[in-house]
Parts: sequence; structure tokens; C-alpha cells
Amino acid sequence: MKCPPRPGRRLASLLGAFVAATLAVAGTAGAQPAPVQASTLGAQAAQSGRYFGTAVAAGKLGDGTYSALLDREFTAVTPENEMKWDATERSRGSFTFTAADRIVGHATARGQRVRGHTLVWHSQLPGWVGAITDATTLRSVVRNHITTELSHFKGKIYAWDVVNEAFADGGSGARRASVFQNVLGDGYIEDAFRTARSADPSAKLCYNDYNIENWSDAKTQAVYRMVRDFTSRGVPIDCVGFQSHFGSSGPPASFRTTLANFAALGVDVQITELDIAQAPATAYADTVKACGSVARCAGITVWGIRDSDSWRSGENPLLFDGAGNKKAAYGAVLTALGGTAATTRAATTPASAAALPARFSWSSSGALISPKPDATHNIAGIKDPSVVYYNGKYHVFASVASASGYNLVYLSFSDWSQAGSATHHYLDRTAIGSGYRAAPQVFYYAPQKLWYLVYQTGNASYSTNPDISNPNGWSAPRNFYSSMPDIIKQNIGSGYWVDMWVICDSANCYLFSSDDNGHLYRSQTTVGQFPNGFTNTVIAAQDSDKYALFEASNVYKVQGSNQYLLLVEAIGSDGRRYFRSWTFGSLAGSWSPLAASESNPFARASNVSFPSGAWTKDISHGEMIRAGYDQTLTIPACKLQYLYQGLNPNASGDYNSLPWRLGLLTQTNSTC
Ligand code: 9MR
Repeated sequence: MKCPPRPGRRLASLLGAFVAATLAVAGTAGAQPAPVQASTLGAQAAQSGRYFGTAVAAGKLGDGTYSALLDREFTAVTPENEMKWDATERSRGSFTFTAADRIVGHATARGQRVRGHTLVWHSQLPGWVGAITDATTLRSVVRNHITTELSHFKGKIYAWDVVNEAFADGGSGARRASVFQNVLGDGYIEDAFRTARSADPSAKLCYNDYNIENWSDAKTQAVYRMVRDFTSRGVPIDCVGFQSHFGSSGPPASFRTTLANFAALGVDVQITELDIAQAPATAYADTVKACGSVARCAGITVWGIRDSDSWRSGENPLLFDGAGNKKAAYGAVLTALGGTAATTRAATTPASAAALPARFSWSSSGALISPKPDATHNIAGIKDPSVVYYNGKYHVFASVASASGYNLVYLSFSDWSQAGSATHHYLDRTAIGSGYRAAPQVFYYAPQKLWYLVYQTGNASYSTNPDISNPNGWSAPRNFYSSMPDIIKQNIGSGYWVDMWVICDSANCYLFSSDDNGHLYRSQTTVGQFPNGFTNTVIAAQDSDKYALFEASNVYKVQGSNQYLLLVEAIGSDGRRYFRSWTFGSLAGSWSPLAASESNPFARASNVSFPSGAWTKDISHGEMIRAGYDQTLTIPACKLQYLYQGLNPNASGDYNSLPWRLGLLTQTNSTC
């Protein structure tokens, strides 16, 4: 708790009602991990966090066999033709989205993602566009086309193929000749991406092409150079689509190298239009395995459902025959996605079962870190620690509190025995500045090679720093949101907006926050867009007893398992602070109680021993010691340690002047 001024600690109302209850959860549709006995392509792909999609034709949605397969097997769709220029803006300024809307409506009603295909492409382009010879006119026509189409579908599209097939075939590595290239020159691709980002910041923006799967091909190399140039200059690109229209020999041997090399540029890779002549099972399996071997391969889309639906129908290249029966390639894909039902169960159950115990016990250090006031910092308490172990040192960031307000401090040391003697660097002397800054969270954002310090200023704010050990390297505060999201305004009551927390998986970053009024909020953006684009704020968890779900929420990935761990600070029936815990299978999923009650807490004075003296009855705002230091916030499953704030039980008075100190819990019942 960090906001001035605060009500004093109050006795929580009767806890019995919430102890047994699972938290209410919002916004979980379509976000659940698949059941372990997955028997469809989509569910099997979801086990590794990927989608499995298909191209869809609006005119076939009324075909019962077709739509039954679509609804059963696929978690993503790409309109095959309905979003193309000749379908959406047949004459200048006159837009039609009816057919595309049917596909998007069908998909969103079933929780399927939509890939938008495609905005700028030399083919299926109406004649009036191809006839433009003047750059100013064409630039404005392209921008208007992109902006109008993205605005129409805003918030409904997972990823857009912004530019399609802009490079020439053969060994030249040149751009393909097209009206765009010829009239606007090389800059048209960058301009299209920038226009798309402004029109819908929530969608991933992809470059999509074919014959770029073989790493050494000149066309692959040319696209790679463009993407590298874009990422190095901050041109907004989030993904590269590999169409993957293969001959019967399947993907080239270098396909996974190609995917990995593009992903290493900091973009997602996606297989966007897969079909293989004669659909050999091994060729399909090899393709799926190539994607599965690259963490940032976000998903696979096949270009149609049945052979009869394919643009290459003479080659029978898909997973279902004309009657809708599964072909051999179907089974091969299911297996390559993660095994059959039996092997999937064997592979995942032990990992999650071994992850965390259902009860915890801890041993606490004494107070390790106390305030170090100086001539200009009259500090009463040191609070809300965030900690990473990096380069042989613990780096600790914390709030420093006094009656006059809150700011931040940084210290580092190589061993806990030296924590008390470390120098305190007050961050109000840096670009972070003076004024209300509290509850820091630090992590390394690997895609940008930058450290982030997230903290509250009344808004959710952050600073960045290329070197965590240099306190003067932090940038001035910037805000994640333009203002408090509406859903928080509507629910915060007389609480405070506090304790912002960022965690990312391979596709998205999530920003959690609390309101001291019984709500845990969650917003999301893509890994490519972070720190921008946080949107879709939902109540991720709530409790009608605000003290049962108060503040200081932490969310972590448990190493070597499929579990995430949520900790939330509560105020107990004795008025003392403690932590409750839940687990869940995906960051936007629903939570199951782990040690979530006052009698079986995650960490409370009642399950902590104090070999060097019981210096606190509060186990309050803190952070787990992590297994790593990046944006995934991964913690070990064993021998947990938790850095927390505690308080002399006899202290009283103004909340902001309480003498908080930092201590370290070490788990004593670790089973591994
Ligand atoms: O499958 C699409 C087919 O129905 C259209 O007639 C054709 C027109 O060019 O486009 C097909 O889809 C293409 C996709 O949009 C881009 N990559 C190549 C695909 C196959 O031609």
C-alpha cells in the first residue's frame, strides 16, 4: 500500500465466505489452455500457446460440413479473399466489408483469432489503383485504404498482413515491380506499416510472402534485410508471415533456421498459408516441427480446409479430403503439434503437478534493509521491494516513504549479508525526478535489450535504462495509459490505483494493477508493441471483501511447468498483512486457489518462523527472488525466497510514517 493518505489498518470482515470461493474472473473466453486430452488441431496447438488456423471463404460458411470442421478444428481464421483490395474498395472511397464481416463475426463468436489479409498487394488490385501515376495521389489512396479498413475492424484483428509479396522471385533480391514500387519507391512498405500502426495499435503488423522459407535464397535474404532495417529503426513491424505453399517434398531443410533467424530480430514468425502438393504426412510434420522449435513461431494457418476448397485443388494439398475426412497428414500434424492424447497427458501432467506445493512454510531473516536518511531524505520506511539477481549482484529497487510522500531508491550487493551496508541511491536525483513515485517493479525486456522500471505515479509509469547498475541511466517517467481506464474508474470506489505489474509470455505483455477495493485489473498489449498499446482492460479477479483481495499483486511463471502463480496481499482478521496464492495455466486465464486462505496462506506470520526474533507480524508487499531477470518473470519451483516488507508490531500512527523494513523469507517445505 503506497498511496497517501491512507486509512489505518482495519479488521477485515468475516473471512469464511471467501475462503472457499474461487475468485470471479472476467475476460477468459478463448484464453484457456486446452484440456490435456486435446484431439483437435486448435486444442493441440494451444498446449504450446500457439494457434492453428485456416483460410476461410465467406461463401462456404453455410456449408454444414465445412463450418463443422472450421468450428471444431481451428482457433484462427484468415479470410481467403474477402479483405483484399478488390473486395473492399472496388471504386475509390467506396468500401464494402459485408463478406469479411461475416467471417469476422463467425470467428469472434467462437473465440477464434482473425488474421487480416491483406492491405497492400499488387494482385487482386482494382484497375483504378493500378492506373494511378502520381505519387501524392497514390500515397493518400494507400493511406486511406489502410486506415479505413483497419478502423472498420479495429480491435478484432490479431494480425494484419500489411504488405504482401513485395519482393521479386528469382535470384535478384529486388523489389517486385508494382504500381506501389514504381510510383512510390522503396518507402511505400514502411509508410504502410506506420499508417497501420496509427490506425489500430492493438493488431500485430506482418510482412507476408512466399518462397522465403529457404534461408539462402536471395528473396529470403532481401526480406530479412528489410525486417532487420525496420526493427533497427523502430519501423513498426511485429511479425513475418511465411506463406509456405510447398511442393510435395515439403519445407526446405533450412526452414527452422530461417524462422529462428527472423525471430531473433525481435518479431514473431507465422506460417500463414500452408499447403503441400499431395499432402505427404512427413512434409506436414516437418513443417509443424519447424514452427514448434522456434519460441516466437506464434501459429500455423493452412490455406483451406478440404482439398476441394483449395486454390490448388488438383494437387490435394490439405488436411481433409473433399468429403471432410481426415487425411494421413492430419494425424501427422496432430502428433507433431504435441502428440496424441496419451503422450500429451504424460508430457504435461508431471510438470504441473511437481510445480508448487499446496501448503507453504517459511523461515524469515531479521530486518535486512532499513532506511538510510540523508540531509535531504528524511525517510521513515523502506517498502515495496523489487529485486533481480543479475551479473553477480542483487539489484533492489524500493519505495522510500515519509509523511511528506513517496519516491524510489536503488541499492545493489552481492550477498544478503551485505544488504544492510549497501549504498542507497535516491532516484529522485535522476531523470525519474521528485514527486509521487512508488512500488517499483524491475525487469529486463529482452526484445529491446532494455531494463524497465515500472512504478505508480497516479498513473502507471515506467522508465528505461540500458544498464541496471547505473542509477543515473533511468529515463524520465512515461505513462502506459493516457488516463485511468474506464473500467477502473467505474470500480475503484474510494480506493487507490496501485501496484502495477508487467509480465509477458511469448506473444503478449500483461499489465496488472489493484485498486484497494477488491479488484485486480489486467490490460494487454503485444510483445512487439510493448510498452505501447495496453488495452482491453478487464477485471481479472475480484472479491466483494476488499481486504481479501487488497493490493501488491505479483504474477510469475513457474520454471519448468505450465503454471503461473498469482500472489495478492490481503488484510487478515487480526488486521495484519499476509499473502494469498492462486495458480493458472495462461496469463489471461482463470485462477485456481493454491494456498489462498487465512488458515492456509501463502505467507503469513502464522506459517513463518523467525529464528532471529519475531520482528514483524505483517508479511506485506514484496517480490519473489526470480530464476532469471527478463520480462517472463520466471521463478524457480523449488526453495522459494520472498523479499517482503515487515513492521515493528508496536508501531502506530500515520500510515506513511510507519517504520517498514525489508526481510527475506526462505521456503522450508520445498519438496525438490
Ligand atoms: O486462395 C486465393 C484464391 O482464392 C484467389 O483466387 C487468389 C487470387 O490471387 O489468391 C489466393 O490466395 C493467395 C493469397 O491471398 C496470397 N498468397 C498466395 C495465395 C494463393 O494464390
